[in-house]
Amino acid sequence: MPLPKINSSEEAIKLEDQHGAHNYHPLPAVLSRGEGVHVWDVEGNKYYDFLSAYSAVNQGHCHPKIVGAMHEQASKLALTSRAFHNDVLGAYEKYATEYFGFDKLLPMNTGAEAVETAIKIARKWAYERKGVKETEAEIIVCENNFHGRTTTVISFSNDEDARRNFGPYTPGFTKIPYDDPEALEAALKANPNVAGFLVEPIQGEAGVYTPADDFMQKAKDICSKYNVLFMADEIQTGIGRTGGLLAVCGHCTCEAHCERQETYTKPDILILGKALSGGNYPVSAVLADNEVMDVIQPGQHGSTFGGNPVAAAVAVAALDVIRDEQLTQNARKMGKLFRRLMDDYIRESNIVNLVRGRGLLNAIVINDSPESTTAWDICMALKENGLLAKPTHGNIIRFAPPLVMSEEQLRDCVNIITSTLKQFEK
Ligand code: IF1
Repeated sequence: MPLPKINSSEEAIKLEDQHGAHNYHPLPAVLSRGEGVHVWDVEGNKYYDFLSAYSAVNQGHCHPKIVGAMHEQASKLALTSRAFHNDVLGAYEKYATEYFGFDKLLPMNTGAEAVETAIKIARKWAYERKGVKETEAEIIVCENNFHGRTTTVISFSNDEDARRNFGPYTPGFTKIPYDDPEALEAALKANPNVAGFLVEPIQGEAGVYTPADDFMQKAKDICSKYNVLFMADEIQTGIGRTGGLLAVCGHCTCEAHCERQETYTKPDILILGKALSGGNYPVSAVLADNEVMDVIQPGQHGSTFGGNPVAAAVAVAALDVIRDEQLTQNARKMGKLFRRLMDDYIRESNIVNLVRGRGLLNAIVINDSPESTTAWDICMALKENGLLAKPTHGNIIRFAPPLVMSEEQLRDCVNIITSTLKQFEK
């Protein structure tokens, strides 16, 4: 039976409400088409997309090169499972490991799967390389983290909505404050069984918290001192989003950091997802050098779709687009312009306290209580004015447009945002 045609947004919302699990509370926008920085709803209304599917659509909606690669591969060979080889996976693994500067890549599908994979690798490395007693490995994580929604990952979340009534929880995790190298050192000093430190270079869901510029380098140095794996979750911040190829090193826009190896804060385990496919297909990956990745031997980890030919072809095209269209550099330039223009407005505003972020991962803090509906109401008004964004928590609105945004489009969006905010001035 062909997919039934939806004739109105209202009809689509009703169908989801009646037949779908209620695990989200979306804005009442029913999108039916995307191209570049724009999306259109069922009625044909056009919007700037200022969420990019939570930083998955860095390359812009339905990028022809990525869609073309997906279509070509899906029409030729879509899935083999890893019971056999295929003629795309190895080439992708070579391309991506050279792109980011690692020896090996373990392909998975969703971000949470990649985080779970990284946790398993770190634990196994602790037992087989560091000499930690089996089942006693500990992983240090940060308060207000977000690393996905699987049972182990929410076990170390402190977001009650993500965690409540999903127990019993997976043990082996210790929380420390974010952006606190002293707390990290104290935790590693106190416990010789620590396998890894899992951290977001910028805490996205918590509200785009950008740490001190030297936090990542200090964290890496402390992990090296105590023989602990430095594990960077770049699922939301990586692949150009924050004006660097990776946020963990933040300041460089070079390709695989090779020409700046000495200053690159290279993680021991790099976790990627989202924009690794440009939002066209679930693709995630864990990258590490041999002394870490080689703890995984045949039959010890995997997934049906992990490393499938379509994912491999899409990821190569998605990474090509970031490089060929210099989207990392554009994110850096447009991000600086966005924060400057927003700061100009904020100086005169009584409804916005501040703007913060790096590259094109930014957020504004609304001058109202987190329990208020003001941030939501502002996002509803933004939608009426042609721009889609969504609050993270309470009074914080994240702004994360596709990295293909031009200066003219960005200025247009800032005008929409500031004119909408003025409607809420007290
Ligand atoms: C939702 C936001 C939340 C992530 C980081 C791993 C994952 C994510 C740093 C898991 C996923 C998504 C999930 C989505 C909303 C969005 C999100 F921060 F991006 F806004 F929730 F915090 N590490 N983030 O950001 O990747 O399994 O989803 O592919 O769950 O509501 P995933």
